[in-house]
Amino acid sequence: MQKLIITAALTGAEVTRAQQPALPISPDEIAQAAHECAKAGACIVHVHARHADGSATQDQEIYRQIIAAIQKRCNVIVQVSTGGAVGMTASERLAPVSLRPEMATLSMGSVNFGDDVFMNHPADMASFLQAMQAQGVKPELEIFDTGMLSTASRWLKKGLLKGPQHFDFVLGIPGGMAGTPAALLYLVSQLPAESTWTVAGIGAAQLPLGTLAIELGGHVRVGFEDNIYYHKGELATSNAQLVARMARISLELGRALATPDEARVMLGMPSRH
Ligand code: KMH
Ligand code: ZN
Repeated sequence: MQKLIITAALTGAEVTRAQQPALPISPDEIAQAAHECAKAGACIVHVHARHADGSATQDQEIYRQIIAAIQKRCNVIVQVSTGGAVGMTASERLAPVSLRPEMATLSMGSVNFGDDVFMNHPADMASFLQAMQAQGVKPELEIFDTGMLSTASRWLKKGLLKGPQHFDFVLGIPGGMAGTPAALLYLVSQLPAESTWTVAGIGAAQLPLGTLAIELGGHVRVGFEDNIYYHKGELATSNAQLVARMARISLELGRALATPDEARVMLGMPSRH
C-alpha cells in the first residue's frame, strides 16, 4: 500500500471563532497551524483566506501572505481553495490560482450546501481547470456526489483532464452524499484507473471514514474546515490534534506516513518550485 497522505483543512470558509476558538484566521495563525500539522504528519494543507474580521475572502494578497508564511516555516504542499464561500463569483474564486500555488481544489459540480447552493457551472469549472493547467497547478477534484465523479470520467475521456487524477470525496455535507462507509465504497468502485483519492468526512464522519480510507489504501483529510470536535461534544484543541490522531491510527494499522516530497512524487507533481 502507498504511504498515507494526510491533508489538513485548516480554516475553511464557514466555521467561526465562536464555534471553534482555536480556528486559525490571520496568515500568521494559518501558517503556524500548517507548521504544527506538518510536524504531526500532514503533507498537504488546504487553505482558505479570511479577512481580519473572520469573513471569508479569495483576496489574492491575503493568499500570497499565507503561502509565503507557510513556505517560510515548512515544506508542506499548499493547496488553495477555489471553492471559496457560497455566493462568490467565479473570477473571485479563481484569484489565488495566479499565484501559482502547488495545488488547488476544483469542484466537479453543483450541490446544495445546507440552506445554500454551491454553484459550479460547467463553463466555470472548465475555465478553472484551464487556468490551473496554464499555471502548472495540480488540481484536486472535489466530489460531493456521484454525478461529479461521472463528470470527471467524461472529462478524462474527452482529454480535458490528462493523466492520473487526485480526488477528494467530501462526504456528509447536508445536500451532498452521505458520510457513510457505503457511500465511500461506491465512489471508490467508480474511480478511473490509476487515480489517487482522499476522503473528507464532515463532522462525526471524519474519524470513521478516515480510518476506512487508511484501510482501503486511500488518503485522509482532517481539520476544522470539516470537523471542529475531537470527540462528540468535546472541541478539538487544534488542527494538529486531529492530524496526530490520524497519524497514530495509520501507524497502528501498519501504514507509514508520506513526507511532503514523497506525496509530490505520488501525486505526479514536480518537486517544490
Ligand atoms: N466552502 C465551500 C462552499 C473548496 O475549498 O474547494 C466550498 C469549499 C470547497 O470549501
Ligand atoms: Zn475548502
